[in-house]
Amino acid sequence: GPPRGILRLGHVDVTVTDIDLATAYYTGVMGMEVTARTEDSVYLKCWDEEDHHSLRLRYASRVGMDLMSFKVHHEDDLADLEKKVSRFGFPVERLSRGETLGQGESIRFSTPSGHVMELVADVEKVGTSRRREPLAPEPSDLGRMVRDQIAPPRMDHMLITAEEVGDSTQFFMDVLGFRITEQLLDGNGHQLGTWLERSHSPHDLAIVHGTNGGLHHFAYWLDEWDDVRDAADILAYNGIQLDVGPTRHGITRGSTIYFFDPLGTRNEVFTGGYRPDPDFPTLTWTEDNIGRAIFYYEGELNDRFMKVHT
Ligand code: M3P
Ligand code: FE
Repeated sequence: GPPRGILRLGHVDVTVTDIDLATAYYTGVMGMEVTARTEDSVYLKCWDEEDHHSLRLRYASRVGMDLMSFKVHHEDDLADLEKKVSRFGFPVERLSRGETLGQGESIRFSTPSGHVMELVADVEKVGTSRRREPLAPEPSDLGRMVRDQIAPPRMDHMLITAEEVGDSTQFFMDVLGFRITEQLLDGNGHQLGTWLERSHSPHDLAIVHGTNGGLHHFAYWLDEWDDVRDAADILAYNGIQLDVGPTRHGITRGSTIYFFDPLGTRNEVFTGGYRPDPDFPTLTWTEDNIGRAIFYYEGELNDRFMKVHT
């Protein structure tokens, strides 16, 4: 039959303590487009995304994460996954069309990792700012924009923290159908980190050990390593605090930079990796190799990267 279940990461909803400053950064440095504003929120998307938004900034007195929203293939998947989550023992809330901006009916529930997860099938298409006619593409249609902003084409993945990575991973796999591409095990064989996918990429969602309900980062896709270099130049020029990189991950093989938005939420730009099919055998890393696993060039982790999340 047609593909079913979770399709990809839809949007990340975070809180910010200064909505104007956050919006200035996510538009002026990151190069996202504002698609809607409400009394307390700004909705943004990347230039090559079709859906209503991939990031919601909501004003609050604390920086944190409201929810993660994943898009499912079909309306029937909502009923299907609602049943599975309920059977697992977690209550599911149904939101009707119009309750959330830019999307139709959705379901929401808490995960064992302490995060609010939303699933939605019907999201308003607002279209990309790229021409869609099948003509000879102009240079800007090929994705290489003039760079005074990072302007990633799309959002890629997110990384959350959980006290029990093993239990959380099992929920995402058994109940929601995620496939595991890579895992990092401690000396006793317990999962310290797991990388999960639905979109045939190295990860749509990853989980590392930490506080329940925490956000380590969300990551934007870039098309190639040259774009990562450009991103570093733009971040440095704008005085944005880098966390790590540019470097490469051992896990996922992706090239990366981590940095913080002006309110303290960690962002990542990411490119490369591989294309795992559903039959991809899980790659297992062990804690004695954790440096190379996370930062392949440096071979070691930094303290801030391990400790800071929102
Ligand atoms: C990634 C990635 C941690 C590992 C992070 C890895 C926080 O962000 O994209 O593979 O240990
Ligand atoms: Fe990442």
